[in-house]
Amino acid sequence: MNLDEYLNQRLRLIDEALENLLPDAPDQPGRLREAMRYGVFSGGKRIRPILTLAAAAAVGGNINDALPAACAIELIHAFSLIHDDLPCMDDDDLRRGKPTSHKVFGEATALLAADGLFALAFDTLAHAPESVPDGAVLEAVRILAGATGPAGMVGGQVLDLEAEGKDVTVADVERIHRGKTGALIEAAALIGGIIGGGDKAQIETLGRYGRAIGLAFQIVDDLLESVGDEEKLGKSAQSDLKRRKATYPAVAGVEESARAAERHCQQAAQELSSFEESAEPLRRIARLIVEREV
Ligand code: GRG
Repeated sequence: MNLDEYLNQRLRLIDEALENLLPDAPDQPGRLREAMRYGVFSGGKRIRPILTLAAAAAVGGNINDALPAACAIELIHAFSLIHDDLPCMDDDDLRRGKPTSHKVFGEATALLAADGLFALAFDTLAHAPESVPDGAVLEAVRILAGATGPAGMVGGQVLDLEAEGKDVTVADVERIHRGKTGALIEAAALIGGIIGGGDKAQIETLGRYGRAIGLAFQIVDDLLESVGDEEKLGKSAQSDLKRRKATYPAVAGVEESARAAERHCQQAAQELSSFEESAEPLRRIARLIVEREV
């Protein structure tokens, strides 16, 4: 399989579906709509929704059935990035090489645009195609809400902010990573498996795979932030260091961080050993996560 072609095809599919969810000229306040679109269409890699579609396909499901769920996950991601950049959080001016939402629209509109994306995410997830059993939709809603809430992203973000400037351990950093980043990545894989009609064992396997790549993803994110190329990243590098944020390289060093990311990636691949050819994209995505430069 050609990974670039695969990713581009999936990205186009997802972008088209997102475009339908956020049309340009609807009957809602123009500035809010513009800010919501800015949060979604500013060049994200779409790794989470691609994972959802890949997980659905791995269990033999129809990717079109999983498309609304994949979009819902990307909308939650976009929502979290707007919040993450706000002055009261990480106070960042640049994201994906562009000014952050609050820099363009002001804090109030950025905050409300994020809230709008959050509501749209659950609305979209609840509007699954009729071919998806109601029980699967309900389970997906539970998983996404759990991954977003206090036991997931919100909790992870609180721990992240509290850890700033403090001495932390690898275990502390992993706990933060699992919440703020890992939970949504794990949910992306789980929800794909559920909507795709996977059995209990397959879904549990996808959950373990998602947990492993979620950790690898944030370790690599920390590494890129500490040693990556600012221009490629589209954001200022090394601000974590300046703010004494709890990152993997800060507590374990750059080399051990790269080894840890590789270990998680290999564990993810092992988790998939019970799957055959249908899980090849998931295997390739795990590698991509450790080898990426942005
Ligand atoms: C209530 C969901 C919710 C959020 C509020 C702000 C917050 C709590 C949580 C922050 C979570 C966060 C932003 C974690 C960082 C995750 C991360 C590594 C983002 C970058 O992901 P990429 O590289 O981004 O996939 P692109 O730009 O490709 O979309």
